[in-house]
Amino acid sequence: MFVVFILEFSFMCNMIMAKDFAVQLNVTTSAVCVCSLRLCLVKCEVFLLFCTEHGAEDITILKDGLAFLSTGLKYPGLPSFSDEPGKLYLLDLLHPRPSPLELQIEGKLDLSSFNPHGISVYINETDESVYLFVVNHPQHKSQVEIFRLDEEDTLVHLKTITHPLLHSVNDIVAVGVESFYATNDHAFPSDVLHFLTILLGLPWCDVVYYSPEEVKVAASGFLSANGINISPDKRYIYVSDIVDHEIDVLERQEDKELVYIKSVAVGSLCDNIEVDHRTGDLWMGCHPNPIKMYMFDPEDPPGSEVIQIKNIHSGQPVVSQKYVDDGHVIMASSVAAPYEGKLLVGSVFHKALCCDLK
Ligand SMILES: [Ca+2]
Ligand SMILES: [Ca+2]
Ligand SMILES: [Ca+2]
Repeated sequence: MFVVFILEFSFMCNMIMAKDFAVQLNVTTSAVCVCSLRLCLVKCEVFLLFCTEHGAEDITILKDGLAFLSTGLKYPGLPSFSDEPGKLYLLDLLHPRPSPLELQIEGKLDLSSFNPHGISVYINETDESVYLFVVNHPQHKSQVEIFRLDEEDTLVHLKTITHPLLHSVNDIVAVGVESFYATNDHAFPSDVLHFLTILLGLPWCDVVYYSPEEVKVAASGFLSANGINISPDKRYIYVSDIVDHEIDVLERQEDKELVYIKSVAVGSLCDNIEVDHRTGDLWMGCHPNPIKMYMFDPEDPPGSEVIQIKNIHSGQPVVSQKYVDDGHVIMASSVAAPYEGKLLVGSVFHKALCCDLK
């Protein structure tokens, strides 16, 4: 009860701080896709029902149009509508009628407790091999799985990584075949202690650098570090400080530390970050009303929101809301991945959308 109370109270505080919150809620769904700004999405179709009815919390798309989807997350306090273990899917966006393919996993990974969360892809430039990094929470622990994509539909499990610093991992960005930066969304593994830090506004969450040679805290000072990604030139790391309603920009250093550059306010609780490899624009799936996520009521579902940041390194980044829904099309959007005029929107525990960008 205590945890629920703190959770509710802290999110209420955060919602009061979130600008535009009421405006977003007032937008109702009258068509398949609803836009609140002139630059909006069109032709959003609900698809992938069979594989993502239980959520596609994170999605990332390769330059050749192959999208990886992490589905079936079970996260403490959030709804989950399946007892099935999580699964990974592949979707070829260059196919005229893309349809998701379940990835087969080879190796010693225990698939019965597979609980995939944030994902990231690394391409080894010497041989073009594709490595998929997946945050996994078996028995609600945190670990990172590294896979290699071998054939069209097979992932070979190479390694499980655990470390005391990787205690509450939400998302990762791979920077080598065995190295990555990871966000901890809790300051402490304990929910009670973590929510106390949120309640007291203590920015004690961090980003951890991992390689076989070195593991260390690379950046700290986040209220709750969620999505993480990298700029196309690999120089900057972006972190969604979700409860603080901002995206933090950090610069990579030789010694793997991340130096804080600036924060960009987004007015919502943004979850995962995807970066358009051509333009460098950031796209986030966000939670406009988090209390509804935790106090789930199908009659009054949590909404969804997609936010884009253009020119993030300029003096005047442009933050715009690209899609909003009151939860009747898609609930609890957590990721928005752009690709050549298309946008995939995934959710913590609901469907995924494939949209055409106007
Ligand atoms: Ca990710
Ligand atoms: Ca912050
Ligand atoms: Ca996330």
